[in-house]
Amino acid sequence: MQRVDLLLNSMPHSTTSTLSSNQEHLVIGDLHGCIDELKQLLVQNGFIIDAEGLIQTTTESENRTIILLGDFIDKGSHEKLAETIEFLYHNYHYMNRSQKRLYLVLGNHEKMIYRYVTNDPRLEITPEKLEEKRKYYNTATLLESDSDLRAKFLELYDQTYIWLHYRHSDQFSVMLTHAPCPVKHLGESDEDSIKKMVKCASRSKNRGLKLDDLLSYIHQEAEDTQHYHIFGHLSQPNIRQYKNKICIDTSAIYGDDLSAVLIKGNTLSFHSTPFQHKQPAATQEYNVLFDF
Ligand SMILES: [Mn+2]
Repeated sequence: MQRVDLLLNSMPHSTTSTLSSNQEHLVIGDLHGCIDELKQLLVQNGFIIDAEGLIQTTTESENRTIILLGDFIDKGSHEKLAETIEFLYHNYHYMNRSQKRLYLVLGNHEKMIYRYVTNDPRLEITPEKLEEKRKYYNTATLLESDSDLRAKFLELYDQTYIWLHYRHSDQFSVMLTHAPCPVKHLGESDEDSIKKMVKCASRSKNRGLKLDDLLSYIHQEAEDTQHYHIFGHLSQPNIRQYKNKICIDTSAIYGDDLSAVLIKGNTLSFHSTPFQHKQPAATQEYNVLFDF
């Protein structure tokens, strides 16, 4: 993680992670290689994908940015994962040519793939870890066999944000991170806080425990205000909201929906598009958040 650590430490978060309240922001949940669904969701929200695969705006979207909330890789087919990285790479350069219009937030999958493809010496190589790599981090073998794609991924990785913040007024703001995390870590730049904004306690390592018990701080810290915390990471059957806490990972790669929230002035609106079955769906058992 040396590359990103250096970058993060030198990044003035308070200025670079601020989203303009004069723009609208389309925030999209965990993609996991659901590139066809991403294109559909963009079209549903006023963008056009041209013949070269570049994202064009219309009068509806000319003042709109696109924010991917982390985990754009892994779990999908190699073909769709490659298509996703190519699409994001080309559009990252295209959309951001004169002003920032496409943002990437760091997810735990990008972080883990970075460690695999840069041969992080702290990664253990045990049979269990190899099985985990095969099962959950299938982008690693793809990038290990394609140096051009690997270079594109690393370039995107270096551009990721740990958090982004939108402030409309004293009454309305939105904090964006990949994973839910305790409020005290939000927007902080110490190593522990950065880790927590990217990944929370693992469901797979705490099987049998209800998500609301495992991550009890989420509902305990929730408030009836319009200072929202929007996150993904916890694949859910639908958008889950409790007071000011909102999860928009609606399990696209598991065959459900790809979802987004549109931030416009002091409003939030939700948009979803169904899985198109252009690749096999992954399987999971739901562990539902805010299921009281
Ligand atoms: Mn995640």
